[in-house]
Amino acid sequence: MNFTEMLQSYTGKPLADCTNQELYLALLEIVRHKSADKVQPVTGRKLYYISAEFLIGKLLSNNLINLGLYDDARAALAAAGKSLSEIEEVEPEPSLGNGGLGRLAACFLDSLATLGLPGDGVGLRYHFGLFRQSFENGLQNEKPDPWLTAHSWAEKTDITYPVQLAGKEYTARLYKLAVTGYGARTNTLNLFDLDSIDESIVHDGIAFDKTDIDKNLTLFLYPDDSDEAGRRLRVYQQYLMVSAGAQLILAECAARGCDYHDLADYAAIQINDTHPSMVIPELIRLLGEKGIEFEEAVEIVTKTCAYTNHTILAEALEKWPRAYLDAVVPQLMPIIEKLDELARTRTEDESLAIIDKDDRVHMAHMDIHFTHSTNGVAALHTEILKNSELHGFYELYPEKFNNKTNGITFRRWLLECDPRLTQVLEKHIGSGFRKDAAELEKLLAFAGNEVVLNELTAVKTANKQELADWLLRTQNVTVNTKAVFDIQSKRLHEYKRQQLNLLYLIHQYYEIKAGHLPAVPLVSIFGAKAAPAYIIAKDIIHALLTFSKVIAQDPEVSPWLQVVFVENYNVTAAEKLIPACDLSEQISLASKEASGTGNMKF
Ligand code: 26Q
Repeated sequence: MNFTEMLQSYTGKPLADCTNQELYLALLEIVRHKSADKVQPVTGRKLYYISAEFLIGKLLSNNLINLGLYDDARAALAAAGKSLSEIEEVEPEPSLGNGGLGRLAACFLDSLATLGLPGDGVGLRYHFGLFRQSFENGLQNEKPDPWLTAHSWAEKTDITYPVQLAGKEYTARLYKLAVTGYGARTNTLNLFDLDSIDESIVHDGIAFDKTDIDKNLTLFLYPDDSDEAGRRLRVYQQYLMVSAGAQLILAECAARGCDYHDLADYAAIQINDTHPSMVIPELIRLLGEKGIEFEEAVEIVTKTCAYTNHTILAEALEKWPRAYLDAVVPQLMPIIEKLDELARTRTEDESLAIIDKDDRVHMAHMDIHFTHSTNGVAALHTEILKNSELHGFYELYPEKFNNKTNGITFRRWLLECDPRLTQVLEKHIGSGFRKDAAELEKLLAFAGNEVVLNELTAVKTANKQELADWLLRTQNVTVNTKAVFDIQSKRLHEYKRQQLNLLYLIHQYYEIKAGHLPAVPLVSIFGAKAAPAYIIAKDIIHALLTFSKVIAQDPEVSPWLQVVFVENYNVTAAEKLIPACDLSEQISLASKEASGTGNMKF
């Protein structure tokens, strides 16, 4: 069967007569079928990457590329007068993450499957992803971001686990989303949810009734902020994820013949920042129910679990008031207390305790004491952890500290989003870089080669035109494609210093006013969401939008300087911006950006 016939077997009618929606659903089914063929049995140790966020982005093109079907699909559709890129627009983007940490989790899943390694994700099936941003009167506005449709990539299973929250039992249901690797294997992203969630309780933008856990538990992904009301609900969410996740992991290992004493030979659990840290006491509790004594359970869990730190910002390290945990997870508190006592036998340093003198539980401290590995996400970040932020822990456990420099998947961030560049690269260095980024070093042989440099310039020019077309179509903004495209896109944070970029642009404005014209016009493009409760971040957006308007209305300045703020920055927008960028802004306050990954994509 050729691809056209295959598509028709799902649509039941000629492709030319189908809507883009019908074609999208047919493609989704084909991808499902083909990826299921690549599920492989697990031997040895399997990784469970447990994370509150998986910022996977749209999946259709990604999966078609990874399954080697992209060119066939595009050709079959084109022959029927249909456009794959228009069909892609039908797909809602699953925005199940805030930024770098969530996107890193998604890139790792792609990489694991591509390398043929057994590694699954464990997380939550939020009904609404990160809020949808719009600008009204120069201010950010937040709306819910529904992404679940009748036909979603995440498939409902009949696997459920009981979870106790504040003394009441809830039933967590497992949904499975196939993660296709490039040519190799299919892994699984396991997402938990409750059947009782009620999307109709959302009103007034992203406000909702916070009392009814049955109805609201997995409604929203929480934006990275310090909003008190949202914090308590996060504990509920986190425990649902780790309890159901731990039960899934134990069940899968048991099914493979594991004796729980040997859990670490079957499972490696990677804790993505402190959000899933309660998996440590939860596993100890569950092993206790299986008859394993506390001391041995601690040993098993320490061998099984590892912790990744993503920040040195003190305000971002989770510390839960004991009263929250007493109320929400009373079954864990006795275990956390015993872990605190055990940690205190290893050190007298009060600053390394799990429960501090103000009765707050330090999640990162529990992670470092009771996992075998603590990693930073870039060489410099790890050095800062060892030498300053976590120095006391480093002295106690030097062997636990290690670095894992972040990375990005080239399947999405090169092959998919920049086909023109991919083609030029392939022409000169072959296709090995599709799977092995190190092969890009072959490009060194062309340094200074005029022909290749001209080809790369032509790619950039075409990509800038494509971005300009997209900005016109989606935001009604016209940009000068002859200008330098200077882009800063990332979450809005003071430490990332979008405000510094603004000060630079104001300086440029006065220079132009004074008759000191730049050599080339500049288009400065921003993409950023501010957490709804982060007032200063929202003020910075307001300042940028207002400044943008001032320039646009000034005929002296506007031919030379333009500021564009892209609405609702997400993975899809990033895929348009990055290939068109001339100058990427990476200006975070020195030492505060743990790694950055947008920098690598640019
Ligand atoms: C915490 C409490 C309440 C609500 C939300 C949160 C929360 C949510 C998300 C706190 C932090 C995050 C995300 C952090 C993050 O994305 N960190 C980035 O991780 C990247 C991957 O390692 C690094 O490259 C970036 O440097 C780091 O900023």
